[in-house]
Amino acid sequence: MAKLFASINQPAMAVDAKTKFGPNAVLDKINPILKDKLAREEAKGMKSRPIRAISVGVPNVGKSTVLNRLVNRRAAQVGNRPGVTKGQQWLKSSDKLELLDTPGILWPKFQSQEIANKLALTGAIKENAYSSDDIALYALGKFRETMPAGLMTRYRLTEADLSYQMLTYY
Ligand SMILES: Nc1nc2c(ncn2[C@@H]2O[C@H](COP(=O)(O)OP(=O)(O)O)[C@@H](O)[C@H]2O)c(=O)[nH]1
Ligand SMILES: [Mg+2]
Repeated sequence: MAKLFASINQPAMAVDAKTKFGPNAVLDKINPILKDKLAREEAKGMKSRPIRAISVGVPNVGKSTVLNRLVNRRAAQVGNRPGVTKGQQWLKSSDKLELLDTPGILWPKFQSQEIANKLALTGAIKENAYSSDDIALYALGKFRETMPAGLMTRYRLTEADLSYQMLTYY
C-alpha cells in the first residue's frame, strides 16, 4: 500500500489504530505538505490556526477509531458495521490539529460484482442490501483459494473438507 501511494506521489503513512500513535506523527506528515501555505499566512501576519482535517473513506475501515486515537478519547462512535458515524463533529486533537469525522462514502454503482462482494465482506455495505448466503459463499471460495490453512484452523476442517466439491458461487 505504501508503495502504491509513493508511486502516485501521494504522502501516506500506515497506522494500526489498535496501537498507540499520536497527533505529532500525523503533524510531522502534514506540516511539510502545508509548508508553503503556512509560510504565506505567517508572512501576512495571520495568527496561526489549527490545521483542520477530515476523515474520508468507505464505511467500517476504522476512520473513527483512528480519530479517537488522535484525540485520545472515545469522541467518535465506533462499531463493527457500516453507518455508525452519523452527522459531523469537529474534534480537537491538539492546539494544532482539529479533525472532522464523517460517515463513510461509497460510490453509486460498483464496477463489478467482485467489488460489490468485497465491500459487503468487509462490512462496508448495510446488511439488508445483500444476501448474506451469497457473500458467505463468496468468502468461503476466496479464503479457500487464498488462505486455506487459516480457513482450516478457524473452522477445524481437514484437507478433505476443503477439497469437497460443493461450491458454486458467483
Ligand atoms: N484490528 C483492528 N481493528 C480495527 C482497526 N481500526 C478499527 N478497527 C475496528 O474496525 C471496526 C470499524 O471501526 P470504525 O472506526 O467504526 O470504522 P469507520 O466506519 O470507518 O469509522 C471497529 O470494530 C473497530 O474496532 C485497526 O487498526 N485494527
Ligand atoms: Mg465512523
